[in-house]
Amino acid sequence: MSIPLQPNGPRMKDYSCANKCTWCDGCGDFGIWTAVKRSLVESGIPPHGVLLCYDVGCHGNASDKLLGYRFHGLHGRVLPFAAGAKLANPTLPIMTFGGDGASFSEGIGHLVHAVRSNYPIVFVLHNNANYGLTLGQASSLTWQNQKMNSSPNGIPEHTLPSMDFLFSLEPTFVARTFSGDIPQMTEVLKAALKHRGFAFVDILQACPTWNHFATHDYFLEHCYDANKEGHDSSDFKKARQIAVDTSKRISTGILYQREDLPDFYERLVPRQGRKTTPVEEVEITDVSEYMKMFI
Ligand SMILES: Cc1ncc(C[n+]2csc(CCOP(=O)(O)OP(=O)(O)O)c2C)c(N)n1
Repeated sequence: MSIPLQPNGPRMKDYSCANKCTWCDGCGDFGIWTAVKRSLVESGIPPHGVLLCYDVGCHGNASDKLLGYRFHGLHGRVLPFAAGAKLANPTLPIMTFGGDGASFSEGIGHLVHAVRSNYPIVFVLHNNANYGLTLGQASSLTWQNQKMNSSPNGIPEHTLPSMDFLFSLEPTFVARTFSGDIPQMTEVLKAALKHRGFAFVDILQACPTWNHFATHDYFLEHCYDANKEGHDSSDFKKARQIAVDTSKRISTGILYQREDLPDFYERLVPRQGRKTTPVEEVEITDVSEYMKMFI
């Protein structure tokens, strides 16, 4: 697919940096890292025009493998940081990235409140169904009975039904794609960047070192593009059904979207009608009187 370059717009090389990627051969992080850059370039967003917030994990090690304003936070805590940054500067597009361990185990509470708050940010789930960086322990999205490091007899708990759970939170954007399909990831991420509200993008990610059940070949065999099969992404009930039922095939593409609801910051009464951002207001506010309270 050709990239519709804008005459003076950003190019892929603008996002390049000298640091070498250190992921395992065949890791899905390579594809996601490429699609993220492509989606930004094709959206006309230069590196100085975006904030990229990374959680801790294998995927988080992308944070110094591309340019852009970047943040690399604590495990499971990327969303509160991003929400605060968006409040400070609502004009800045923000993409956040988290592993399934960070997002559906360690920091699941933050995901719940990000969805119900409808923060206008993109959230990319690097879903390799395990804790990759700490050598393949089970996460809540590991398949039940799978043998993993630290659970050699297979995990006893049932797998958290992540899509059903997510739909129960009344999201405004849900998409799914997989790390071997760079063109589809790019299109989905571009749509997510334009979305009014919280855009949840579940990327099923190959992890050849630790995940031997949901492999690249498995995704190739099972994934289909629901949008190409005529799925109506405004149909909540149908979207939830095809998102949850992965027994025979795995639906991908934009599964659900609505844009008639205001995002979190549009609902904040003190911000309504303001022409300036909090970042600009801090610059022009003399706080020296307040500071005297601490002297
Ligand atoms: C608060 C906290 N808990 C635990 C850890 C240890 N830790 C670092 S990375 C990681 C696993 C990451 O797994 P996941 O979030 O799924 O991302 P992946 O490595 O698979 O991309 C863990 C448990 C940590 N750094 N901080």
